[in-house]
Amino acid sequence: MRFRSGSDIPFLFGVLHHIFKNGWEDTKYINDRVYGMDKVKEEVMAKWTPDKVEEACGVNEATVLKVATMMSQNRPSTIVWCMGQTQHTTGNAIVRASCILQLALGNVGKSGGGTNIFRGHDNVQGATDVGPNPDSLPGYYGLAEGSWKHFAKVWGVDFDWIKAKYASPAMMGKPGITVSRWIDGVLEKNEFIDQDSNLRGVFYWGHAPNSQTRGLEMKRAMDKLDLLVVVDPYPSATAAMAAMPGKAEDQNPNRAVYLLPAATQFETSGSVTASNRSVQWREKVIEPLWESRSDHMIMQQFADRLGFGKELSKNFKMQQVKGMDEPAPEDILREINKSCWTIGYTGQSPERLKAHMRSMHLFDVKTLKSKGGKDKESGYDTTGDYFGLPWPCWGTPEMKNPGSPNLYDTSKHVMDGGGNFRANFGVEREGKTLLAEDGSHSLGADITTGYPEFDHLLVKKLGWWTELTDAEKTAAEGKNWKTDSSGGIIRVVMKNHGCHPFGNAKARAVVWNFPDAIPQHREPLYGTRPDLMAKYPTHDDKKTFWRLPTLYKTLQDKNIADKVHEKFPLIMTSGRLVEYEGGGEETRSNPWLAELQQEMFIEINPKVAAEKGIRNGERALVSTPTGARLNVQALVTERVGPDTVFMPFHFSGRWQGADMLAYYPAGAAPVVRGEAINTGTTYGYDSVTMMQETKTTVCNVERA
Ligand SMILES: Nc1nc2c(c(=O)[nH]1)N[C@H]1C(S)=C(S)[C@@H](COP(=O)(O)OP(=O)(O)OC[C@H]3O[C@@H](n4cnc5c(=O)[nH]c(N)nc54)[C@H](O)[C@@H]3O)O[C@H]1N2
Ligand SMILES: Nc1nc2c(c(=O)[nH]1)N[C@H]1C(S)=C(S)[C@@H](COP(=O)(O)OP(=O)(O)OC[C@H]3O[C@@H](n4cnc5c(=O)[nH]c(N)nc54)[C@H](O)[C@@H]3O)O[C@H]1N2
Ligand SMILES: [Mo]
Repeated sequence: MRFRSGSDIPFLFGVLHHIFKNGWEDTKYINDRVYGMDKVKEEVMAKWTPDKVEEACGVNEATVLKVATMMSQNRPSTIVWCMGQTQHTTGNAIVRASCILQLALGNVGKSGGGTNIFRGHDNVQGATDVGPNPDSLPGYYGLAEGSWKHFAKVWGVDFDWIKAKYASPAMMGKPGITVSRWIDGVLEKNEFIDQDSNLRGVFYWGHAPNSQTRGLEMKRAMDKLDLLVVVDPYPSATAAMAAMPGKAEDQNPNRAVYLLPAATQFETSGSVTASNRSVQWREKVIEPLWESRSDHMIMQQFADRLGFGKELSKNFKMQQVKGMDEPAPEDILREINKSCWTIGYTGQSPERLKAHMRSMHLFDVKTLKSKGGKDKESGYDTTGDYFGLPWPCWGTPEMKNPGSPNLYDTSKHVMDGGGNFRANFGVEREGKTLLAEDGSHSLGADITTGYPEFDHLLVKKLGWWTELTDAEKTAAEGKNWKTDSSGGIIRVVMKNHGCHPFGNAKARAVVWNFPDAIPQHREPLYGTRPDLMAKYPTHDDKKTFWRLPTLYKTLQDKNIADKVHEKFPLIMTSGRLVEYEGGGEETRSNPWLAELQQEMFIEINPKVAAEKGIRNGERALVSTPTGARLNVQALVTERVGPDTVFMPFHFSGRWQGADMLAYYPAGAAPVVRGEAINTGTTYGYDSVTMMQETKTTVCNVERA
């Protein structure tokens, strides 16, 4: 279905409208396992009638009905999405609309169903799980004092010692600035930022500058810094951008720039987590080349010099690499195993994972389940396990939970990968229960009603406390299942009683703590349809959001008033090519891949190309509201509709028409260089996640 970028909610709710109208929803599933669907139904029936749907997303009634019919007649079906749904100011609401559609059809928690969001990078799932987000500790533990204390204990350091590292206690509990907004942390007036000082130093640690929006402003922010560090196997476009002369008034004369050569994934070992949450053990292929060092060795060496090296690696043995200390990746995983109870990262010991890797042949590729049998080298019995012990793999490794191939699947026992929805948000809301209805529970559970999260009190109340060992009792006293460092509560609840330590509740179709409790369609900040912006306006501005003022309404209103759509009448979207990865410096440095994609280009519909007098293969000049003027090759194609153009985001190395070759360290420039689309992408951030609005903005195209 081709629809206008950013209009997923009208489309998805258009589909849902037909499902409700025809009674195709799964009423039992909704009754037992979903909170708030009645409210969603009211809204969808009243608001998203076929005429409104077609007006907002451009898809006619017959087509929407066809989708609704297909999905209803073929259950379970899945929805797969990645960045098309998320890179919008409304991304959080769009992905929830997809989840709501799947819940209405009863498709969540079933093999073949679900909402499948593919992760982008090697181990990006694993990285997310151990806490790079500025609002959480590893394992999605929040920034509350209790979480800090839990980790202080695991790390073997005093809570007060960590606290003393912060300039103020407030900084410790407050979500930080997101990577998408670092430039505002530098450029914004200090009085408007919710922290004591502006950002002065930035580390680019495996991250490309051209993957982020507002490139022209980024160059200014880079010039103003005191410290800029690049930790990467490639010097990347960051090095060239830093060396390229900027505006004199932005240049900090004392700025220091360091390029630190990181080793690649082939030059180190460790655990990596895939989109399906399976964890794998990766072996080192070669020793780190030249002066490069592994990321965790570089981290350890920074900590040593900053004076907390010992505290960082209390739980780690050191191994020798190139004559230097490197924390052993096995011990890093063991520390994760000892701390991340919340999402079940506790059962995947290095020993179990290595046995799985060696004995891959024992697992069924479709179900992931072991066909039975022992790993020859270690004698480890894989029987019952799912490959890579997909998280949650609850409890200690000794408990031998097999991992969870599908989340929330009530058709299986909790010790065979089964589950139900979590009771994360209390037990009741506005007089209605949030817990699952009676009879809805994972296979074989002793408790057949909904139930809350487990803590020491609930275990005692149920008379199960006696089943803990003495050592477990000592550790679990006063604790809940997430902070009980023995895993005793989890063991007794799961193994002895078939229940889930996180409770048994309903999924929420109404999310009261989000900006829109029921997903609302809102037009992008930069759009070509002022008529729809008037009907579906964006959010109000936020004064402090991840420490920064964040514009919505004032910017959209200004764009309407300034008639931005007249100067920039085309929707500009962006995304990926098979040949290149991310910011692309690594892959554009590869001569074989470079051969396959030699030019940065723009996809233009033949109708628009004819109007503009642009022929296939000719140069086009793309201008956008940021002031960018990108000289790129035209690809005239039906792949885009007449209202939209598409550009890949993998290019850099040309800046507003000029080659940046001279600014790369000698010999380190990528083979293919081209204009970065993100010089031209505009301001706009998701109202929950702060994801940049890269899937939809506006531009104009002329013949160059
Ligand atoms: N070869 C290669 N593979 C990669 C990557 C790479 O760089 N190179 N990157 C990896 C990464 S990090 C990620 S996150 C994934 C991303 O994977 P995808 O999200 O699949 O990739 P994109 O090309 O960004 O965008 C996907 C689609 O979104 C559509 N789209 C645009 N606007 C909208 C909208 O409003 N709604 C909907 N529903 N669709 C819209 C576009 O037309 C495009 O077809 O790919 C991963 N795989
Ligand atoms: N316009 C537009 N912009 C986008 C997107 C879009 O669709 N459109 N997609 C967005 C998305 S989904 C993503 S994920 C980002 C991706 O953008 P980035 O996060 O910037 O990801 P990459 O460019 O893939 O990788 C960054 C760097 O990691 C380096 N690297 C590789 N291996 C290692 C290692 O082992 N250690 C270290 N230290 N470095 C290593 C690479 O050399 C590369 O320079 O871009 C985003 N930007
Ligand atoms: Mo991504």
